[in-house]
Amino acid sequence: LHTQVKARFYSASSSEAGCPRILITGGLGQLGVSLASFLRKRFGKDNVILSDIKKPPDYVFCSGPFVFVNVLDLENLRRVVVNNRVTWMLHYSALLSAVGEGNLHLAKSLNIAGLHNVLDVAGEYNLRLFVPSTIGAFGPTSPRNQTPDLSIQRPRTIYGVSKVHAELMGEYYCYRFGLDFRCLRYPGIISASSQPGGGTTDYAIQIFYDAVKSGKFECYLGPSTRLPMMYIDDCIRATLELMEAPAESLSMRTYNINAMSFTPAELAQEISKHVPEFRITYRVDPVRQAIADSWPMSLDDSTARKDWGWKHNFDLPELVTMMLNLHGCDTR
Ligand code: AKB
Repeated sequence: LHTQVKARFYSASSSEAGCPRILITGGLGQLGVSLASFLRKRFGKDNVILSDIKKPPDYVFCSGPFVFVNVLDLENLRRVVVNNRVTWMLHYSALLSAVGEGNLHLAKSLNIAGLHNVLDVAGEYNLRLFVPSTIGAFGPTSPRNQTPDLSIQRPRTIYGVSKVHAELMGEYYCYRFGLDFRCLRYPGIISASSQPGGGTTDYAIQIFYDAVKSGKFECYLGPSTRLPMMYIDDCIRATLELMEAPAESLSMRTYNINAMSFTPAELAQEISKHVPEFRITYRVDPVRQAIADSWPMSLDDSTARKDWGWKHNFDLPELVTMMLNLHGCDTR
């Protein structure tokens, strides 16, 4: 059976030599539209296909190819991959940490059964597959400072459990069948172009909307809750750099990436330098606080830096200046 399956995986055709044809699943979440726009600049508009089960807003529809993909429908996924000559798949369909705890059934189905379909299709058609993982793949028994790539992973959310499963399944398909699986553990990603999507780190996005709109923000995490965070431009560049890295340079398939770590109080203080009247108050949500308290405060990403040259550009001051500018706040 092993040999048969392996032969089937290797015999599939690939147009890897030319420009990749890229499919992004879950493309209307927090990252997909910005990721597509970045990849389109690199590979051409028509080579990057966004997909989702939601109806896109007009500006997304007009900016490049968009198709309906439900990752729970294996035949639909196969059809889209074949009809569009897809060679890379970036799989972003998932329920995030906080919303996953509120909808266990959907989280299990989308984050686990959906991933199985994606792995099977990626294997059948010899795709290069990227699946984002997260700081949420660690748990309360993992080291919380400078968490290494290889460490105890006992997360306490369905989101975290499903991401550990994705890391292990992707690596299993890679080592057993030769699937070109690549994975990054993202910190909390901060962006201005889309609304937060049900995560625990969402406060660090919402705070900018509220600071500019009303000069105040009520935070659902306590003032000293330290978490690893990253500006979206760094996250997207890291993803492309990993996808383009020669396979020989990859000593592993799931890498930590790190940029900055801060608490709500530190973020508020940095915002106050630009918006002096800004005030933060705290009303702790026990569910999200427990999740945050079980996550690392920083990741050790030295292997990514060594293997494929990862380097972040944005620290806290640059992040805050950029976010306030994008929200129309003149910070000069
Ligand atoms: C979440 O908070 O659930 C996500 C993540 C850190 O993976 N932003």
